[in-house]
Amino acid sequence: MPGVVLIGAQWGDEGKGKATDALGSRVDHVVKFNGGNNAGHTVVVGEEKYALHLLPSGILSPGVVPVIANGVVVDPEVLFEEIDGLEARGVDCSRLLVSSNAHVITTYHRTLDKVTERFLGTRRIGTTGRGIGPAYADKINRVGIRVQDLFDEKILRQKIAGALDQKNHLLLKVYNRRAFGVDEIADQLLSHADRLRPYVADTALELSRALDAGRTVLFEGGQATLLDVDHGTYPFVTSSNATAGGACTGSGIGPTRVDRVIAVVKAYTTRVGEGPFPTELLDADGERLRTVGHEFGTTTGRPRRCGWYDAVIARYAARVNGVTDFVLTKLDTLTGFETVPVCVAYDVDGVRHDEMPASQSDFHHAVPVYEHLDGWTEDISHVREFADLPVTAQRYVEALEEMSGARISAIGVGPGRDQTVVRH
Ligand code: 2SA
Ligand code: GDP
Ligand code: MG
Repeated sequence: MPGVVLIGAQWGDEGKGKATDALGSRVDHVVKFNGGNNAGHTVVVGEEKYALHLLPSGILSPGVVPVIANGVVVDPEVLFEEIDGLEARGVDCSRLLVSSNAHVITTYHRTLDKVTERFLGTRRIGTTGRGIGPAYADKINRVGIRVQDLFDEKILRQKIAGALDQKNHLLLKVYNRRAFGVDEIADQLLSHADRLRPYVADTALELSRALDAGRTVLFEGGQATLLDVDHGTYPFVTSSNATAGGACTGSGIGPTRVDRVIAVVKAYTTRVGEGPFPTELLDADGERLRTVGHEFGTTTGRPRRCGWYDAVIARYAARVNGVTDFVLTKLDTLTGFETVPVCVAYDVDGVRHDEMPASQSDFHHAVPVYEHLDGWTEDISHVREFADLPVTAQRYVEALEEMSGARISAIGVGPGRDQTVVRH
């Protein structure tokens, strides 16, 4: 399986970090292809818990080459903070490669992210405040700063001046903030240049050569399908392509190099930030999922909104990503519910929708049509064979598989590296 893409099927936090880490020993490169330090991937190794943001989860596997590819937005300050934190705990980060084409997050991106959200008020997106949207906006506007610009001071200063041109006007006149100076930003960025240089590479070429040599490359998506800027619940999305297609544009490899697309899907649904969420539970069941599932943001600590499994979303994810396998996570969190509702379709103003509504307004008004499946009470966190799961838990997995459009290859029964039931 040389080219493997692993993405989130819902609104993020499905457990992609654990799934990537679990594949670690069979993989040569782990590539982050979108997003930045808005991501939060938790990996539990024995007694140790790691929260990764900008670095790919593969950094924890000795021998794996972690790659930050061109589609990522890199905050250099955060990068070195994260590397220092991991190295202090004995994790070797020296193999890391960073694309020279990746864009850079600067202080003005972080500031703009926060003031824009405040300005939007009730229309806010609920961003992580890490400067992600403004950095991608600059990329698309062709006024972005790339990693390679940090090694050419003259060009860097010109580009910063270009980027600040309109922003300073906006900050001063609209948001009533102070303007940024070219020198101030250039000094900040240049202070990281020497340390960054050894990591910088033509990552697209490196990955192409690795695939040519028959090595296994895992492309690890940040955020998830419904947060994708094209295929998600726009405008309540992140600013990158988190779907499988993003793995190609975000890393510089062609679609024919991808052999397998694994979608990580939680046994129920969560979302952080604003936006529509048909199966959201605002009652004691939602509170129970949040508490038992420890559903709090890995990056911001925000409580995650919780709801039942939504098979319409899973089918949509299977379709837009070309999913070959699902990894179903957090089945253990559902233990103890007498019945577990699963959304099989939506009712929109009296019309049944089996597929994701094409109109965002319809999705806002979608009322879930539920099928009620039997629950189980036994602790499943020690189970490693499918046949050892309670029969009703087996039925739950099989029902989800049938509704969701691809086989379920593995099932998570706890956060630990080994707490997985492998089926295929
Ligand atoms: P942004 O900051 O511009 O990417 O925010 C835009 C929307 O994308 C959502 N988003 C996320 N959703 C789930 N998990 C994310 N990572 C962290 C985690 C989040 C956290 O792993 O828990 O700690 O709060 C993530 N990153 C971005 C965000 O909520 C907005 O809806
Ligand atoms: P990611 O952003 O998709 O990598 O997911 P996060 O790390 O933000 O959130 C997933 C959380 O669930 C983390 O705290 C994981 O340690 C945890 N987790 C992953 N898989 C399982 C599982 O099967 N069961 C339980 N109980 N926790 C899990
Ligand atoms: Mg996360």
